[in-house]
Amino acid sequence: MNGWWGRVLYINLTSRQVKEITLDSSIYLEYLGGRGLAVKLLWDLNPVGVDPYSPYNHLVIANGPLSSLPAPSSGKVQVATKSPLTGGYGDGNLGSMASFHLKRSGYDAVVVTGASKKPIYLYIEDGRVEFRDAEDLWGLDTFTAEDKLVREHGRSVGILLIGPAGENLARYATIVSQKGRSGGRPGVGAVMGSKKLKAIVIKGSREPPIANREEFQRIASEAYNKILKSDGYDFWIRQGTMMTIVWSQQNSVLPTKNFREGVWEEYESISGDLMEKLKVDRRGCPFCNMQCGNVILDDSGEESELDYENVAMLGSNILLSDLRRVAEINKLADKMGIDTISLGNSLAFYMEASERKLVEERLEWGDYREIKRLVVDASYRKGLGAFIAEGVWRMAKSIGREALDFAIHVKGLEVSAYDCHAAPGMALAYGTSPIGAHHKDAWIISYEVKTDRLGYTREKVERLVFLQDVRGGMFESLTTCRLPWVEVGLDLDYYPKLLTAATGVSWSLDSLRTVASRVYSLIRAFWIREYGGWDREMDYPPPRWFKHPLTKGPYTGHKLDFDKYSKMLDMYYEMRGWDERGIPRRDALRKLNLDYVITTLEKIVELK
Ligand code: PTT
Ligand code: SF4
Repeated sequence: MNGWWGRVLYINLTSRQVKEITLDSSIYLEYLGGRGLAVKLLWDLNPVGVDPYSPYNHLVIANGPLSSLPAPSSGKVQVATKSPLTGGYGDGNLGSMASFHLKRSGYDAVVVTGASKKPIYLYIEDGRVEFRDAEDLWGLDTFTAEDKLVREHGRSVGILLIGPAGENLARYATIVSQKGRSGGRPGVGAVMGSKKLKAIVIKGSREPPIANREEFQRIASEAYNKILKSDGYDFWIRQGTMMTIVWSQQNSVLPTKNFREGVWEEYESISGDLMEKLKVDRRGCPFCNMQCGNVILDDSGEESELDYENVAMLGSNILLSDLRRVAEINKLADKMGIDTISLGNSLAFYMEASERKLVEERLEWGDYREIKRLVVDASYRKGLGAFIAEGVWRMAKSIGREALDFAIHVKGLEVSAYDCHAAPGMALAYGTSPIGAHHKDAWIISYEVKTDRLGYTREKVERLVFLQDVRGGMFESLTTCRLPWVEVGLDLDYYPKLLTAATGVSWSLDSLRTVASRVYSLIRAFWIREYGGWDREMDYPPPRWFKHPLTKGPYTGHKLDFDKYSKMLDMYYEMRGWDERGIPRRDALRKLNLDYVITTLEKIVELK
C-alpha cells in the first residue's frame, strides 16, 4: 500500500511479547494516520473505562502518511493515550527524528501495552524489538538520559523519552525529544512512566513506499521554495512563535495573573524583541526550512528553547518578568518532562488560592526561587509539589467551591495562552477542543481579532469547524506541522496534492475534511464511552471569563455572555451532527461509517 506500511508494531511490556498487526487499507483511507489512527486504535484496543495508569491502557506512537517524507515540516509524530489528567482522549504532536526512524522502520505506529516491573527502554531497529534495562536511566532528567542513549546507540536514531515527571506520574508529564521538543500535554508522559518505560529508541533503514516519487518531489520542492519566498518568512525566522507576545498584548489576550487580565504592563520583559537580542541559536524539527526553536542562554547560562506558550504561561500568567528566568523554568520543565502550559496554570492557580488565603502554604506571584523549587518538586511529587502535579481541576476540587471559579481548564486540561474574556470564538475553540483546552485544534483568535472581535456569530462557528477540520483533523492525522500554512501562508492545497502523490489515491481538501469529521466524532464517542455519558457543561470555558470582567486594557469591562455562548455551542453541535447534549446523532455516525460506534454508544446513552 503506497503511503502507508499497513502494519502496526504491538508491544506488550508485561509479557514481553511483540506482534505485528496488519490493518486493512480502509482504515488508512478513513482515518489517515497520526491522530486518526491513534484514536481508532485506542477505541478498538483499550478496555472500556480502563484506568489510565493501568497496564491495560495503551500508548500509541503514530506517524501519518506524510510524516517524515521529504516535504515541508513533516518531521512530526503523534503520541496518544487515555489521559490521566482528563480521563478522556489525550494526545500531542512533537517534532523528532523518532518520526523519521519510525517511518523507515516498516511500521505506521508503535502501540505499547502492559507494564514492566523494572525500568526498561525499548530499542527498535527495523521492527526488531529489544527490551533493555533502564535502571541507570531511571531518575535522570531527559537531557542527561538522552545523552546517555546517544552514547550507547549513536546519533542516527530517534529517541522519545520521559523525565522524572513521567516517572513519578505528574498528571501533565510529557514525552520529550531532542532537548526541547515536548508533546502530549494531557499526561502522555505519565502513562509511559506508569509502564516503567523510560524511553523508546528507534532506528529504521527501509525506504517508505511512495506512489509517485518524482511528482512528490516536484510538489515538495515547489512548496519549500514558496515558504522561503513568503512575505512573513524573515520575521518568522527572527522571532518564530515569540512574535505572539507583543501581538497578544496589543490585542488584549495575553494571559495575565491566572487569566484575570489580557494585558500586562511588563510584557516587554518577555517579548520576542528582547528574545531576538538574547538569541544564540535556532533549532527545529526534521525536514523544516522555517525552524522556529529560538534558543537563549537562561539564568544559569545554559541553553533554553523558547516558544510563545511557554513564555506567556511561565511569564505573564505567573508575573515572572525576566526572560532569562522564564527560560530557566522552561528548560527545567523540559528536563523534568512536564508540560509548561499546565504548569504555568497550576502555579498561577495556587498563587491565587494563596492570595485568597484558601491554602495554608504561601506562594507569592513571581517568586522565582519558589517556582524553580516547585517545578522540580512537582516532578518528584514532593511536598506542595505533589499537589501542583495534580493540575488545576483536581486542586480546585480538593480546595472547594470558591476555587472552581478561578480554575482555568476545560475537561481537566489547563487552558493554553490566550485570554478569552473578550474573544468568544476562541472561548468556543477551547470549549470544544477534543483533548481539553488547547489551541492546536482551532487558533481562531487571529481571525477573530481581524473580523468581528466580540460577535457570537454563525460565521465564526463555521470558521471554527473549518479550522478544527484542517488543524486538528488534517494536520494531526497527516502528521505534519501546520505552521507553514498558519505562519507563512503556504497554500493548503499542497497537502492533498502531496498526499495524492504519496498514496496514488486522489485526495482533495473536502475528502480530508470528511476524515476530520470522522475523527472528531470518534474522539467525542471515546469521551462518552469513558465517562459513561456526556454533560454539555464539559464544553464550556472556565467560569472566570463569564463572571469577572477585565479591569485593564482596551476591553475593560468585557466578559463572556453565557446565553450567547450557549447558542454558539448549539450551532457547533448542529454543524458536527451532534444533538443538543453534545452526543453524535445516529444518522451522522452512519454517514461517517461509524456504525460500530453506534452499537457501543446506544448501550450508554439514548442516541437521537
Ligand atoms: C504543544 C504545546 C505547545 S504549542 C507549546 S509551545 W506552541 C508548549 N511547548 C512545551 C515545551 O516546549 N516544553 C514543555 N516542557 N512543555 C511544553 N508545552 C507546550 O506544548 C511545537 C510547535 C509549536 S510551539 C506549535 S504551537 C505547533 N504545534 C503543532 C501541533 O500541535 N500540531 C502540528 N501538527 N503541528 C504543530 N506545529 C507546532 O509545533 P503538544 P514540538 Mg508540542 C519545549 O506538543 O502536546 O501538542 O503541545 O511539539 O515539537 O515541541 O513543536 O507556541
Ligand atoms: Fe518544527 Fe517549528 Fe518547523 Fe514546525 S515550524 S516543523 S514546529 S521547527
